[in-house]
Amino acid sequence: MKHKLLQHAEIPPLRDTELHTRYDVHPLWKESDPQAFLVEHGPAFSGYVTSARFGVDEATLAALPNLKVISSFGVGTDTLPLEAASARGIAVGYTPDVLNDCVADTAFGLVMDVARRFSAADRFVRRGDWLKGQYPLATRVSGKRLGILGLGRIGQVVARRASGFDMEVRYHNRRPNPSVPYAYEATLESLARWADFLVVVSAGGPETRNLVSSDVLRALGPKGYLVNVSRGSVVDEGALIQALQDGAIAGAGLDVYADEPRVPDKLLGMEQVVLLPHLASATHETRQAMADLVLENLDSYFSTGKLRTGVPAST
Ligand code: 8YV
Repeated sequence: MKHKLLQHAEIPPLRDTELHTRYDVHPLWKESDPQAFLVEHGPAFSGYVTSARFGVDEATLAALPNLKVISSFGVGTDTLPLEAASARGIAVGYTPDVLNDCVADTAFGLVMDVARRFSAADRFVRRGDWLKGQYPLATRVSGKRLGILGLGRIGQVVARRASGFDMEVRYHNRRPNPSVPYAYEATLESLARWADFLVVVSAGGPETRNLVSSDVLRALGPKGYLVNVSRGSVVDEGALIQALQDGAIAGAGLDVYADEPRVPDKLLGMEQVVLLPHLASATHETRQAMADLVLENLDSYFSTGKLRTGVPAST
């Protein structure tokens, strides 16, 4: 008999895997009253398929008394109920590493775009403004200083990209990492003071909430740029808007926001920001690799009792 899985939302590349042939998958998002469905059918499901974006809320978890495994599409764990799952012995899988390159590429794309103002220049050409005069000079990227908040798996790939641009790299983590060749700054403020570009790639969640504060932005300074490809919650968005309005920093490249998909109107009106719709991992290749890993985690769990890539605290 096939294991019964509940799938929270449509995750397109999962259709190109064997998920539906190997499992009996029920699409929760098609239910008009998901809570009522859970009350009636919750006990039937042993697996839950979701994404880093949608996660699993505690009420859903409580309605699934026979749940054994959660398989999440994404590396972020801030929307997953890790403590409650671990207390009930539910295994939680996620998709680290396969998205490192594309997220690092996006971080670098934002560094380039916000400094060289390519997106704004594209708008300039389309408006016909080139016929009226030259586009203003921008800021050089090569050879500059790149500060990384969160030198983890993705941060280290960003650092490698930076070396190709002859940039000097320093980082701030909770603790220094003795195995990396980059200088450690003991505080985020000192990293921001040193950096021309501050790139945020740390994990989201309560421990990193609003780490990028108005003090950090002031330390980055009027010639500094902020790039965020991690979670909107890591940056105090109100302080960021204020810093951009005051010219306290030069610009920002953002893929993530505090309340996605809502982007504050004030940011929409600013020419010195580049705004992306949380697309860092969104390439055919990477999203397929993530979907494959969601399936591999389920297969591995149901055949061996162990995930291929389990969230560390939960395994
Ligand atoms: C995706 C992400 O946007 O992996 C993450 O944590 O934020 C992204 O890769 C997300 O998983 C898609 O729902």
